[in-house]
Amino acid sequence: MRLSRYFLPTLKETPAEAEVVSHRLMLRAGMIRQASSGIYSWLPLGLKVLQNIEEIVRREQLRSGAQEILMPTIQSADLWIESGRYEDYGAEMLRITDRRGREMLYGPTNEELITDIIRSDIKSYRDLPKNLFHIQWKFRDEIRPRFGVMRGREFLMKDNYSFDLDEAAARHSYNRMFVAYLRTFQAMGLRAFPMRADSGPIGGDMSHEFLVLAETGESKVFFHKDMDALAIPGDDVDYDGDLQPIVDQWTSLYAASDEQHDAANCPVAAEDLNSGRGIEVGHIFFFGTKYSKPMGAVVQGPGGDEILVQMGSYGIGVSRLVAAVIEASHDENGIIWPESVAPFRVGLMNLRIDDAGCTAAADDLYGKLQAAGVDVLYDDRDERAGAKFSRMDLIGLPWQIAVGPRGLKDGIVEVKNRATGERIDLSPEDALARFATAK
Ligand code: 5CA
Repeated sequence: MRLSRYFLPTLKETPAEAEVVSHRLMLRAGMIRQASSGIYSWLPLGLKVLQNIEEIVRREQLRSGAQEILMPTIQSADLWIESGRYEDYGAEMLRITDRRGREMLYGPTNEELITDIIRSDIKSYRDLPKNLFHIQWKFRDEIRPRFGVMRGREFLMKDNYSFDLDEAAARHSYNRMFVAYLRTFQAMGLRAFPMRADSGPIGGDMSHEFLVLAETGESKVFFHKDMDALAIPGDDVDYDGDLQPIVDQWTSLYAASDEQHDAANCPVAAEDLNSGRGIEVGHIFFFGTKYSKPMGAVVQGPGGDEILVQMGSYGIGVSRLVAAVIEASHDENGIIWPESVAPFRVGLMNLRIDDAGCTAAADDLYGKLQAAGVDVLYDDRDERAGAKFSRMDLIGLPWQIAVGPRGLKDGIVEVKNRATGERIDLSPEDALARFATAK
């Protein structure tokens, strides 16, 4: 993509309304613009990152055995009246009346709608287990939307729902998600810690939050220092096998957010306890028959008896993760994208547009990188080199290639690693080969 054609409205000034670094950088890097309080438009650079994160979430869900569906954003109030949550949800729910006077709502979550789907089409124990996910926009009329997409009113969530015949099977579904979540966040370059949590308005008796450490996190967290060293399950993890040992390894170590932590009764000695602030990027719940009971989601068991379906639900804040990655990975010059979520892998800069040789060399390298399938943003604008370098640092692409007349005289371009700041000189051919081959 040529920068001269790309819609990338970067800002030099720090927007006054942004309190946290991710919000400031997302505005400055031209990733998002506020549409109204807690509601954002995603511009090209931001959308690419959002889609990359979505794709990692999807890949790990599919790998764990979940199947993708898509439910609507607008739901009928009837189902929520049936489950008993229509009143409970209170002012956070955006209620809408259609032209026929029917009560509708913009979904803050989907337990009711999915239970309705399952109760209509799943009738026999043979049809279980099922685990269905979707990635869809939600709306919660948060009292205090803040920190940009971190706590929005409209936000993108991956939510899935498991349906099992009995509690043991439901626990296995829960464990699958527990493991899938560890892998999902790691694939984005994040270290997320699972903590026992309150289940809040979703309900249920077993729940874990996954928190990423960041100074600006909304909750204070405490965890055993050994958690840092625990291994994340690899690609060979067997989702049909016994996952309990993996889950036990994590849950046996103390970890709690401030809502749950009680310093006086903490089982961990002070010297073994780490603390910090955390951003909640995921939350998983097992709630048994909380929805299947009032909504009558039953299957016929092997003996012909009716059995209430055991359910769990599992959420990941997809749009929040864009901000969380930035909180975890930036410096004073801007964002530092991990390769797996970066909007482009390489930022190529032509430092002297008015120099015919330089422009020819940069154009040539751009064409060849593209032909080799490298996702590259090419700064071909007529601007001074300093401005180009700062913009590239701000938008945080993992690799920068600077093509300038001085280097070209010696047959070299400069390749910089955004994360380490390390610079190496390579011939244009070697630079091409480096990105065309190494993933
Ligand atoms: N139904 C359950 C799980 S599917 C549920 O809604 N869980 S939740 O309320 O914990 O939300 C899931 C995730 O969405 C949270 O962990 C958080 O990462 C994200 N999230 C929640 N509220 C917001 C918000 N206002 N802005 C951005 N992300 C949010």
